[in-house]
Amino acid sequence: MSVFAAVMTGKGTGAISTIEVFGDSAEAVIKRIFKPTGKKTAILKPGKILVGVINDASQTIDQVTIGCEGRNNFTINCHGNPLIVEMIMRLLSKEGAKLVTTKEFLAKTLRAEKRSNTIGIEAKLAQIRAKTIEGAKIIANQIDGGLSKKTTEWLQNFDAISLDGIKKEAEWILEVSQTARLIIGGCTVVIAGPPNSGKSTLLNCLAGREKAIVTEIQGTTRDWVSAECELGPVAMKLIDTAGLGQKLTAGAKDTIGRAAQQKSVQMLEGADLILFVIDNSQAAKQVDEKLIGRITNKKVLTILNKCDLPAKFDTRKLPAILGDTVEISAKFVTGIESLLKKIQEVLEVAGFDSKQPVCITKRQENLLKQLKKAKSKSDGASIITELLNGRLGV
Ligand SMILES: Nc1nc2c(ncn2[C@@H]2O[C@H](COP(=O)(O)OP(=O)(O)OP(=O)(O)O)[C@@H](O)[C@H]2O)c(=O)[nH]1
Ligand SMILES: [Mg+2]
Repeated sequence: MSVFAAVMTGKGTGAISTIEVFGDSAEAVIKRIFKPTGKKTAILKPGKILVGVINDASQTIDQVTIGCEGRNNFTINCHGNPLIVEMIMRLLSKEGAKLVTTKEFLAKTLRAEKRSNTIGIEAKLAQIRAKTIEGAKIIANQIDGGLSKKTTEWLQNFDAISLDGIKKEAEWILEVSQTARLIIGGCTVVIAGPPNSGKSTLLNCLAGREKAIVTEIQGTTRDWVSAECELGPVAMKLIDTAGLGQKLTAGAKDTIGRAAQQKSVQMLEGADLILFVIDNSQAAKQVDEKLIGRITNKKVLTILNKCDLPAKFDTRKLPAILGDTVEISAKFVTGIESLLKKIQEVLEVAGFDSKQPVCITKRQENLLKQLKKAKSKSDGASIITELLNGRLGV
């Protein structure tokens, strides 16, 4: 005899909170604490919604609705005051329910009802993480389609497909999952470049508001400034950094300036995309050689800013890694459409097929990496079985 209860709605105050109760004695627990309006006892038939009150002995805690989701599964929809939620959870615990997290609860109910394989359960648990609608679609498509369907197909047709074929597909899935990760979780775009090139002006322009201070004085930005914006299917966290001097950190004369530049270099490490802003109206070199070593393996787009002024910068001097350029004037908001298009191209997020198989958890990623290196077909089969039905790990 076991009963589990979990709060399914987010923390904090809301209009309504939902608590789910599941287990073979869930009905008995609900009957003990719930009194339906106008009736002596509750008849909890699957599919029914009942109105009434939750009582702790003679004390009423809240007026609620009870949703009868299944024979052993009920939802208590109470008012969204965290204190009410806490009182109901305490009462459930007193009545013998084990209080668990949302993740544990979903894992238990979905497993018990055999409604999903492990990939499907992981997708259901991950749905809350999506930053954009496109991201939510990618995750939802993995429940019955996507990776769930692909692994089922591999197992069903195992004798007919070669191990090499499966390995190639696993490699492809891992590759497209990088893009899926950006669409689901959002991406960090770091705006970097020499002082006074217009980085903060660009941040403000992309954010649509005056987030960062802009002046004609070099070294205006010290602490990094961030702003969120959505671009097509992807949510971007834009980070404006302090200007990088000719000799990177060693070149900064003052202590604060040096610390600010060190922070800028650190920020580059966490970037999914670097927008390297150059002042196109200046002939100076503007790119520190030391920087190049730090941004290999990174996606970089070079922005030639201040294109409203006569061009003096020689783009032939740009190192290959900074070669892909876009001309804009952040101050006069020209070239921004092309820049946004180019960002989507570089991130490879435009036109992403949300139905394709992708991995959305570390467990799935590790198993696909193992599959890519599988030495025999039997190894491959056990990895795929683990992927589809192994222990949960989000
Ligand atoms: N003409 C012109 N001026 C610009 C443009 N973008 C920025 N500026 C000017 O250039 C100066 C520096 O702009 P910021 O945005 O503060 O430059 P920054 O790269 O953030 O500078 P630091 O924080 O000091 O590294 C300001 O006077 C801006 O008005 C542009 O597209 N055209
Ligand atoms: Mg600035």
